[in-house]
Amino acid sequence: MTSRDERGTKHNAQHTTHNARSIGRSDHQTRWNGSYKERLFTLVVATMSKRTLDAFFSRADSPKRTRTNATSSAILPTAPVAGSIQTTNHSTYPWPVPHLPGRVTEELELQVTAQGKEIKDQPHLDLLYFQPFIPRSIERELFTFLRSELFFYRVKYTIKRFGKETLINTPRFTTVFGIDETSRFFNDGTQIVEASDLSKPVRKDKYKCRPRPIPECLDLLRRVTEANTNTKYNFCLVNYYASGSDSISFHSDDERFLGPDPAIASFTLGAKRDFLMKHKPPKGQEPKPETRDIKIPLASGDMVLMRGPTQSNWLHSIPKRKGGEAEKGRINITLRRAMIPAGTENYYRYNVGEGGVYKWDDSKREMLPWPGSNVPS
Ligand SMILES: O=C(O)CCC(=O)C(=O)O
Repeated sequence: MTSRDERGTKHNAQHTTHNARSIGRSDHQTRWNGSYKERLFTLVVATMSKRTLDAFFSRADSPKRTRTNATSSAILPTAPVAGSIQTTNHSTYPWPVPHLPGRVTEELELQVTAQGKEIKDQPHLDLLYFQPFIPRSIERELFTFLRSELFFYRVKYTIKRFGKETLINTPRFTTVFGIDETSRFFNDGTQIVEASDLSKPVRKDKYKCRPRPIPECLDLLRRVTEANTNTKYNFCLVNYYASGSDSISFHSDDERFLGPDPAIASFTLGAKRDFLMKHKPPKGQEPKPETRDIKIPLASGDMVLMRGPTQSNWLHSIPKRKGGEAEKGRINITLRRAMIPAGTENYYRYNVGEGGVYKWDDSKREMLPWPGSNVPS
């Protein structure tokens, strides 16, 4: 068992057999019931450029390599009111999350032909390294936008260590959006329905947590990444490292709820930080493969896709650092695909938790507890 924050929590999912049905993108189409579609279309036409509209309404199942054409799987954008900023909202959000500025949207949509470099020169390693994935022309704006607009948490939880209850303070800010493959958000995200039957709301006790749809500003990145990596993602986890004192310890994202050989796309925005990888120790009598530890200094805009046997064989971390860019903030976004409800429960428990909300304060230049926070998490 490996740990992420001096914990084994990412590995405590029940060993449930994966039997989730794989659902094509046609399920999204069913959300476009006539009246809502018409209303939204009229409003959107009034405010969006032709290019953005094409991207917004086109189908996801035959990606072109010229522009992202996936529709949102998470939630419909809030209908714009003339002159106002479009937002995504949901009853679980402490505040509405604005859509990306037009320039950032357009640059990201053009990014479906990003070229990654394969790194497969060691046993069980399969990385695709985009340097960068998010164009240099928008990475700063995207970083500043997400840091200001998203809500974050500083999750605390207890684990039993050597028979003693031990309090763990997650050494970074976190937030998460998404739902596993067995469910879908429906009706503007107001309902959660069974993926196998979109007319069937999930049972009240299916989730203990309250899943949150991916806001449009992150969902665009998810769609662009899906088109680029030929992989589906239903979760978006966000870490904010306020300084070099924030970190994530060696762990692997190898939980059973992700299915075998999961692909995880991991983005950096803001400060450059070292991303370390080392091979897991051999199990039992297994011989130790000849491997070298890896250090990748991830810069703003970079993306590492970890895939194939990587998670079952390698550990990764962002260690604490002093000097360099370490005192600046860094955002990490990971896109993943959880297959069963255990994944949803795990991600909300360890990335939202039960504590208060934090919001970036631009005048104080730090994350501060948000006083209006009364959202149950
Ligand atoms: O911040 C990073 O680059 C890594 C994040 C990570 O490993 C995780 O969230 O599991």
